[in-house]
Amino acid sequence: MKVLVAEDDLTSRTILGAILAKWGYEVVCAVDGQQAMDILSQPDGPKLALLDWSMPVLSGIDVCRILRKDQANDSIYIIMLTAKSEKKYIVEGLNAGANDYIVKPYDNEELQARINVGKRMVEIQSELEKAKHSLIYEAMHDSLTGLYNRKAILEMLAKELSRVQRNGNILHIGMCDLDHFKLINDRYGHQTGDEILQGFARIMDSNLRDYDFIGRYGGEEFLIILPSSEININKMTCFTRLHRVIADTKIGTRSGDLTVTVSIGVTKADGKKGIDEILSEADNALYRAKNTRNAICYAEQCDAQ
Ligand code: GH3
Ligand code: MG
Ligand code: MG
Ligand code: MG
Repeated sequence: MKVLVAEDDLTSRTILGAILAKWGYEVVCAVDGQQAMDILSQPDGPKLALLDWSMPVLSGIDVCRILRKDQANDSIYIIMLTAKSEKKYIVEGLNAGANDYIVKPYDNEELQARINVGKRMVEIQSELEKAKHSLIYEAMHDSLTGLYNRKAILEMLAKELSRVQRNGNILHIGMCDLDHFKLINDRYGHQTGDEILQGFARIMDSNLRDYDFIGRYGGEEFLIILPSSEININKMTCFTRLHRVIADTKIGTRSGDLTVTVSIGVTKADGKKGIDEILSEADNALYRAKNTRNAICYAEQCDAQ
């Protein structure tokens, strides 16, 4: 684990650095408070810091205060290591956001024990962060296809709508429904059906751009959002291409290579439309596409096809 030693005195810095290295830490040194700030602000900077109090440019206590102003730095474990031994300084250091306070001259054994506490805290914090991220990921993604789930894709739609309200662009929204999907389940079994859904998601995902969105809206229904400043016709072509690529691509399953077709209802939206209105327009267009299946229909105001 990386540890920052911020200490202006060369001798103290060298001795402390050598001790920490002996204990197995990867030591990074700073000779003043500003350098300490710069190092700790790097994305992969140390999460454990030993700060001297009196240093040029910025003192250790200044570094502590500045770091604690930004919540992103909460996970940095700060130990003040200073000759200032009076109680008022200890209180000030801890109030400034230090996690621990050690008075110089320090006892090696005690220092090691306290640094180990810091290391444990940093490790626990990092595990918590990872767990939080995976919970957020799971809350937003469909476990079968890996696409956004219904809640997340609707949130994306809301976000994109407020963006087009600001920039005057438009969105194209496509509601997709696999054709005769029940037949696939009935004929090949539910697991093959699942593999088709996964294959469909893969094909769509790889045919969309980074700034497009697709989510699983329901069982075999998917919502696509194409943000754009381009003219309509390009977006229409985009849906035509997606529609074709699905029909033309074989999906490998345990029951062999299969193909599916999809029906798509497309509408467009500027910043004035609400989500309910958009979804109902796309749904109505999809309903018309289902008359023939394997088709795209456009809501009335989407004049190009
Ligand atoms: P249509 O062309 O009219 O859309 O016909 P359809 O058979 O696709 O539509 P219907 O609504 O009758 O059936 C949808 C089927 O999708 C029924 C349901 O069991 C299946 N389904 C929904 N979610 C899943 C899933 O996660 N896995 C599998 N294998 N099937 C699913
Ligand atoms: Mg000093
Ligand atoms: Mg359906
Ligand atoms: Mg269907």
